[in-house]
Amino acid sequence: MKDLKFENPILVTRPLLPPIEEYEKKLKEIWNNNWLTNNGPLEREFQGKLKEFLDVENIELFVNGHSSLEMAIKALNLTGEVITTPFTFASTTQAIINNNLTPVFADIDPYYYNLNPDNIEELITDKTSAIIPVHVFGNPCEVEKIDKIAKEYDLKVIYDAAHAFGVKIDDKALVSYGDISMLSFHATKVFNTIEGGSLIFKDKDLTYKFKALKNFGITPDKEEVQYLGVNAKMNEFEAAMGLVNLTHVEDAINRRKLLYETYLKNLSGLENEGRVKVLRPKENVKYNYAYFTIKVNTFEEKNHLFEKLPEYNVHAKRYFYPPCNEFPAYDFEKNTPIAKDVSDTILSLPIYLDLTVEDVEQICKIIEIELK
Ligand code: T4K
Repeated sequence: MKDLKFENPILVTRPLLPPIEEYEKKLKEIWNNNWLTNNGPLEREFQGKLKEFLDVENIELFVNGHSSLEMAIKALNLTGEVITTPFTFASTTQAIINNNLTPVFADIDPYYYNLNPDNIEELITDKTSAIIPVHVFGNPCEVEKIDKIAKEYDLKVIYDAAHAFGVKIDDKALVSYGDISMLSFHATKVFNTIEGGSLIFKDKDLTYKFKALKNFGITPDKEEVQYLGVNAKMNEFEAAMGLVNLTHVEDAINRRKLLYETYLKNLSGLENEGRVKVLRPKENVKYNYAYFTIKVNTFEEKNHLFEKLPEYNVHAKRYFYPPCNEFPAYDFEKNTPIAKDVSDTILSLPIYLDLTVEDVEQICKIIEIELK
């Protein structure tokens, strides 16, 4: 064990940070502009560049992913119940509840851990107004099936695409599916603006509403308070980080791919023995390698690894444990057995730009020893 212990902590992720000189150059622009927030020039520049990069029609920027998800729900005037997944970060469920809506949890599929479209229809009632699925770990939901159900029952679809920056299906941006998709640009994401988020949406008219909602409900032209809004504007420091990081994110994704493949190769023995399960991207998908997860066979094995890894200075995270319908803060039905099983047995392992191939090989050796 001594030989395999890392000298410095290996965390589950580290932010994508550009060369400091590049960010400093942008900071000088902020000083020259004397403009820090409220629809500043860098925010506008970033919005244009991002739109091009993602190849989408309509996009608005926000201070963080969670606020943008709340604004997406608010803008569509949803009522009653929303069908969603329990296997996600607390944000998804809380965005629904904070909009005075009731989340109704549909169980997930056991392969990609996304909301299973086959479980949606039985949960639709006359109170249902929307479906809010999550592209968990950046793997696309079954968007065509979800779209079909939504059309048939006249429901809105908002994708929590917090993990899905740059992901494409058959060369089409994943975030262009649904009525609205939310991307998070938090420090821990594949692409970050320190904190930050955005909404990508089909109906161009929503632009006006989003601009108002993120600025206390004040409309951008008449300066009247027409909506109940919040303060969720992206500031110039975030936009500056976005502009610089956009020029590095492709390289960062390629690096993640290399690390992912190293994990895959070095865990193949355990995989063949049925001791761990590793997610593989779907064939028609350009993936972003946002997370590297392993699913083990039992809760005890997961806990053993989670507790033992820090002894080697490796810090995994339990994304996502427990499922959101088991949070002590709420009293929801706990009738999603697949989500419970996945949540009990999955761990996110370190994957980030500065991790070396040798580091990953070492982590895999540790896992092999600890699972024997
Ligand atoms: N929907 C979904 C499905 C999401 O996963 C999230 C966020 C959202 C919505 C909401 O989006 P945002 O409003 O956040 O934009 C982290 C992130 O804070 C959160 O953004 C993310 N999902 C979630 C999955 O992970 P924690 O509590 O695990 O973060 P923390 O502080 O433990 O950081 C993770 C690791 O990264 C640690 O080992 C430390 C390291 N780290 C972290 C930061 C912030 C660094 O090395 N440097 C850093 O600057 O939630």
